Amino acid sequence: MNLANQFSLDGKVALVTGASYGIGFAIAKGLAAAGATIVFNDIKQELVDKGIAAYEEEGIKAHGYVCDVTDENGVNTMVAQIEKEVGVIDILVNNAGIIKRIPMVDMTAEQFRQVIDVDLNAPFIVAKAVIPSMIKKGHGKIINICSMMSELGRETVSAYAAAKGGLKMLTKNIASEYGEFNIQCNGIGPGYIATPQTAPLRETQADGSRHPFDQFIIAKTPAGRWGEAEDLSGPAVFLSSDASNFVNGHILYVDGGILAYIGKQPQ
Ligand code: NAP
Ligand code: GCO
Repeated sequence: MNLANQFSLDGKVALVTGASYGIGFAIAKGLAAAGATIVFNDIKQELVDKGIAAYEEEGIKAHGYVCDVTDENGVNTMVAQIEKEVGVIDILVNNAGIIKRIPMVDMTAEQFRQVIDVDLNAPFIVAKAVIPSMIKKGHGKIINICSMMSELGRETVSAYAAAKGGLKMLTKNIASEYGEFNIQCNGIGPGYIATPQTAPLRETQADGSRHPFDQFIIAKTPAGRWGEAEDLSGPAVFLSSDASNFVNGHILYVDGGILAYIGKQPQ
């Protein structure tokens, strides 16, 4: 197979969870550009409809399903519908996720559980639903969207960091348990990306200055900028393609260098 063909996703079906917008939408656009058929889900029909329209604007005929990824029965029903209506899922991107920024001692156990449910339990549920057909088909790619918080902590994100740290190890365990079936499971660890999820960290202050956290991230990132969701498309194509058939259990950090850098000293 020549090198260019190794990156082709022609004939492949890709499910990207929570991909009406944000990082999931950008990853799905990249997979579509490489030839994949795109399937996505969201919790509400109105968001699925908006997502389908947004994909159409990009020239992509995406298949959308209403599904809460924390609902195991709902996920199993959705996967069965996809297999019947679109085809067996070759590529799963566990993207759907939430964050609650609350000091740990002020966070309720229920709030903690809600984050763990979406960011860790759901990737388990969806991966468990798609692996049997991947085994039958003889190949599969699973990409879990991890985080800087798979490696680092910070104030107010205890539940999110616990979930994303667990997701890193779930990724390594799926790789270990199903590698023999030609299933590769890897993670993408985005740095700080400009999406609705991080919008509160980038709000312009009343005096017109940049948010302190915005300035902090710029100082901590060698690239000197926030990431764009499109920065994740190429890495996702790589981990979804034959070009990564011997890459397994790896977390690919797409962070502009944050994890490598002590940070710019204050001027
Ligand atoms: P986002 O803009 O908040 O989008 C999250 C998506 O997940 C939305 O479409 C949301 O749908 C969906 N979702 C949430 N809970 C769901 C559920 N129970 N069932 C189905 N869909 C659900 O977030 P993002 O910035 O694109 O982040 C996407 C992923 O990247 C997340 O896993 C996040 O943790 C991770 N990440 C983000 C960054 C960053 O800097 N932005 C960095 C590292 C990792 P609704 O709108 O209906 O809730
Ligand atoms: C935060 C941010 C981060 C990013 C991302 C970094 O509050 O610190 O939301 O958690 O979302 O996970 O990789």
